[in-house]
Amino acid sequence: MNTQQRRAQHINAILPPAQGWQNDASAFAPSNIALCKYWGKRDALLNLPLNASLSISLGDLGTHTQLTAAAADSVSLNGQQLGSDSRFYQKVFDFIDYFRRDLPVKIAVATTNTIPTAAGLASSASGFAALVLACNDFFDLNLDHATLSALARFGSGSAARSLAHGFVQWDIGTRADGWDSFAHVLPIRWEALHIGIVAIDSHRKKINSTEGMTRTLATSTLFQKWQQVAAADLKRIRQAIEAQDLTALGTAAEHNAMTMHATMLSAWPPLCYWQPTTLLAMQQVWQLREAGVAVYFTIDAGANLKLLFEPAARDAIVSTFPQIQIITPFNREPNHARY
Ligand code: 2P0
Repeated sequence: MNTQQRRAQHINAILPPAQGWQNDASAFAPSNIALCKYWGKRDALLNLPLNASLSISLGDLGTHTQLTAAAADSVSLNGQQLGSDSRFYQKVFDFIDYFRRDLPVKIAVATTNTIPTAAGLASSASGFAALVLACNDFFDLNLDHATLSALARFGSGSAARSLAHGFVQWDIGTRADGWDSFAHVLPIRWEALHIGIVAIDSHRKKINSTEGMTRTLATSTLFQKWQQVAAADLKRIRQAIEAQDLTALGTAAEHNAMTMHATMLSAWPPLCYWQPTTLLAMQQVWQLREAGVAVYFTIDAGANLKLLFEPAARDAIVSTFPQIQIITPFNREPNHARY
């Protein structure tokens, strides 16, 4: 049995078969940025994490997905039809088939990202989160949030955190079958928190996260420390969010990101997602801090920086990074994602 068949078998064991389908269903899910990173799997087949992670969703930046009953299966991504041999097409239908099984329906999938695809801005997270929400409606399944989050994980781990706006925590879970490893929203709004995206490189990364995690786990001696550091950072980040303390949040989040990258850099062959301009941007953030501007960064498995700050720092940050895209995650009503 291949991976897809084994995953399908695992999902079939808890998910009753769909009884029918709608003509169409659509959903939006926001992208998310981890403040405490998910890095390392304890079970590759079930896509279960070694550590708990915590993210902030990016409001209107994310993925819109529409499923329509059609004469044949098809996938369009940002308006372009994909060949059935493309990796994205296959991943989408592997996922849809967890729900469709033997039902005699063909589906046209139209998916649009409002963020650059695969630039380390987690479009796979919002992509699979939007897809699981759309499948839930299309097949009339009425699944609860925890189950949808746990299912989204099979598309991409970080998708488990993209079903909601605001701060979201994805727990490790203790069960071997992983069904208690899902994400929940923290009931906290932090209106003044701003996220700035400093786009360095929008090209597809050469080593995807799954491959990067596998290599790091297998070869980095520093990785032994990672779980312990991540658990301590998560605690500090939770406390900082509850206190709405930017210094505490920024310090813990930047530390967490740099520690994750230290494990990547010490893998073999070394894994460096940074470009020279990434390091330059980090130095600019540190210089701003030395000058008294409260700004911190986090960085995922990509070259782009995401800044954390509050309104008082906005002007100084915009003059240092004129190309920055600013998101205020709490300064809008969640009008798309329904959980
Ligand atoms: C995160 N990343 O917490 C971390 C930080 C990248 C660095 O989650 O293998 O694409 O599909 O579960 O979700 C990106 O990893 O990996 C990710 P898979 P995913 O946001």
